[in-house]
Amino acid sequence: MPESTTPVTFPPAFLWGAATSAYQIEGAVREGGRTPSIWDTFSHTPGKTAGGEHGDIAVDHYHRYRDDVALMADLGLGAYRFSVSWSRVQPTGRGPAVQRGLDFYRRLVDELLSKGIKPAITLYHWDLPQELEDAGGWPERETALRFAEYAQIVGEALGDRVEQWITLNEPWCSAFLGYGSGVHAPGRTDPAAALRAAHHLNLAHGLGTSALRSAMPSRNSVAVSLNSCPVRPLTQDPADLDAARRIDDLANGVFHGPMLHGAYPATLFTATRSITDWSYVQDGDLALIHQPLDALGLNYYTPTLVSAAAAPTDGPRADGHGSSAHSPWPGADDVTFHQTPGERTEMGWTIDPTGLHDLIMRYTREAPGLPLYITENGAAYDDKPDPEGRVHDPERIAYLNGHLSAVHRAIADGADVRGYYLWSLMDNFEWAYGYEKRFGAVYVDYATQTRTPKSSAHWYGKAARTGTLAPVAPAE
Ligand code: PNW
Repeated sequence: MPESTTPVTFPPAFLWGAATSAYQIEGAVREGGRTPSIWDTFSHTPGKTAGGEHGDIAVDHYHRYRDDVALMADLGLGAYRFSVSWSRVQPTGRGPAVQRGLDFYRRLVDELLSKGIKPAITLYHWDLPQELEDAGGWPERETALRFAEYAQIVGEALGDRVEQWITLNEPWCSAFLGYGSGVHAPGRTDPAAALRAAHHLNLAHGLGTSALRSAMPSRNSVAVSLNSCPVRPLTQDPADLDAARRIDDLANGVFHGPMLHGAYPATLFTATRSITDWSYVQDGDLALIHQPLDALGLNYYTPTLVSAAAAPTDGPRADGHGSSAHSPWPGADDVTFHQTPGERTEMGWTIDPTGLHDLIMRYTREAPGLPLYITENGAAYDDKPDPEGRVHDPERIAYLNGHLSAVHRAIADGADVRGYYLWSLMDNFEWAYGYEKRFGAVYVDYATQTRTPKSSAHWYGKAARTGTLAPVAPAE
């Protein structure tokens, strides 16, 4: 990993933030009229999450949001990206809003603004109201229409004070991990349903963007957060190049094609023809999806490395997507995923800051003139307090330094990156992995809910306050 020895300074307006999501931190799942989402159901289904863990209490942010905002202010963060729980606001996924649900977010936003922290709202971070899943979920067109209504409600309630809006977080995970490999809620394993879900998530983004624009002042910014990943071929062999292009279609093009260019990649239709006929893509849908955006959010953790060859049939998947026997890559059973060489985090994800630079430069070409934000980047490590109760995480500092340096290089190379949100503000419920994987800059003792900033939080806070990366000692 490149070690920086001279200070690296960012543009003065660069936003230094941290990110979370509702189900991962809030808890209070039965308070204020909230009803179950697909993640409540999934995490309470035996065998779906590590140790049967769930978000019933999580890090109790619903009750501790004031302290959490004070912590962000102490660290010196300039921005905070959080998500709204749909079933807190619209318990059945339809109909009038529950004001008590919206009130929680009104209080949170007011608290942030009072400390000078810019809120950024993600409308959908994977927690579909269970009633909508019972009616068919994302494979059904109706879900996209319901999302537009929900977007309108939240936009009207908070659009006067929140300028930065994100429709969906990582629709790839919702579609392909939720309905394809089944490692995420709702846990379905049907490749055709996964592709239908992808289209209806795209439609939800388009309809939701229009709804937000009609509900809010025009100065506000609307974006989407994609977990676009650089897909690299193992060799320059034409078969490997073709495998990489097919995975790129399934990982990236399936979303950025319609959203940024108004069309699905033609090669995606060809490659998935035996699974789905795409007849649910109705006339006019692509125009609805292809809304002008104010910014694009990129979530980045690790690159993907592939070759064309029969995949091994047992053992954990080398694509880092868990151990499901079902693939999250419809129509690509003949592609093999390889571990990118190099050091890895606790997730088993290879640390590769060059991938972030590549990704930013790709979207700089793909969407010229569109401001970019890194809406998530970070690492899980096995953090433990020392006898004095301090948490030292030099590996995370090295990870953040390496990736922020890559962002800085991309800006120097002409990319318009406006901000960075560290994943995550604090340790939390890491989906199917439960609480074992700690992504936080702030350590949470789950038994007492005590928050302790790790050394990375202090390092990052200093970067946020000074706009400069302090030199980092090599991690031992
Ligand atoms: C993202 N994958 O999840 C999410 O937006 C966060 O909620 C999550 O905590 C964070 O990254 C860390 O995992 C992902 O398998 C989950 O490719 C899985 C994958 C990617 C992102």
